[in-house]
Amino acid sequence: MDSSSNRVTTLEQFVIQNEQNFPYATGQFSKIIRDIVLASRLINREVNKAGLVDILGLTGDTNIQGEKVMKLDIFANEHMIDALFKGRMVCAVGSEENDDFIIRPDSEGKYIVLMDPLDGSSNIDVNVSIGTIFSIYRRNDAGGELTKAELLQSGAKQLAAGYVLYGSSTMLVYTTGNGVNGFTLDPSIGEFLLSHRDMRFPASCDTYSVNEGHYRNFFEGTKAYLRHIKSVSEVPYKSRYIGSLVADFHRNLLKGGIFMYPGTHQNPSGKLRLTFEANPMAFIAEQAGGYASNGRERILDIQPDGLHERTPLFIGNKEEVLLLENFIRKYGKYGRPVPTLESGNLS
Ligand code: P6P
Repeated sequence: MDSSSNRVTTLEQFVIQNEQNFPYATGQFSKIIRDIVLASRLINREVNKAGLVDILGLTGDTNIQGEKVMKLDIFANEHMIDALFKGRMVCAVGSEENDDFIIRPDSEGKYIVLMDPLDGSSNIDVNVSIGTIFSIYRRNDAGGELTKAELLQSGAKQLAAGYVLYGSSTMLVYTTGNGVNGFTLDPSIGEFLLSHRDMRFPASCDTYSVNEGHYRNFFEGTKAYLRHIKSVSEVPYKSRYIGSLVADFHRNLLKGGIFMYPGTHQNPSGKLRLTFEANPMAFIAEQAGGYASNGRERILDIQPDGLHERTPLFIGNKEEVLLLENFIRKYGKYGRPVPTLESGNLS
């Protein structure tokens, strides 16, 4: 073995080396990750050639969110579901693309996967990075018919969470509750290689990510925070917003930052889904030293009522998210008029 090979760790090797960190029978998590990796490599192939074949354009269908479904959404959804059930570790899948859970009653699998198979798909035909997001839960060992309580667990019950980012390179980032590690796909050998060990948010946060086109509809607390970081804060902030959650989150994880998808007067729960987007990203964020909130409480503590439930999401450097919570607590949803520099009472 040449010395350089000592420096290369594949995702499969890493998972096996660390499978003692995953509760329950060894090897089960490595099988689920194997299934997700298979699907993500197929998705990656199609994403990379999306501009070259007639896979762009709308199918004419819409999903439960009322969003136009791009053909790649369907491709990603079908291959993730197929790989997970063929792997026989999974008994149920909840997908942003499906109205309800897909359940295999005859499966002996003990795991439930919730996923957004291709988040940010509206960016496909403008060549912006998109991603697959997944959460892994475990059902009760008693077996029998799956209950709502088993299917809709709080994010704190996740055994693992991760995302695949189809960007300038393809990366898989995941946690099993023992830190966050990132792997970059080497297309020449078709393997994800350990490239970002023990990922942590940087100590400082100088970037905020929010769609300011919705500013006029934000609640006062959110507006007050944005005014603070843009006019009072001694440290000038950068604004970076891609419009693709996985890409925005990944940049903030590497460089420091807060991502915000606030509630508005029209949509108090915002746009993002608690189960498919907020929970997995919140688990990763906390494992990387960050924090995720709906503005008032920890995302991972929220008990989902429905598979497609939406939530406001504020996620990133812990101190920054807590500062945001302070503004929301102080000004609330319909709090006092937003203070201004002129009024001198900005705090
Ligand atoms: P807006 C993509 O459609 C998505 O679900 C997330 O990936 C992204 O953060 C958000 O919506 C962007 O929404 O309203 O800013 O276009």
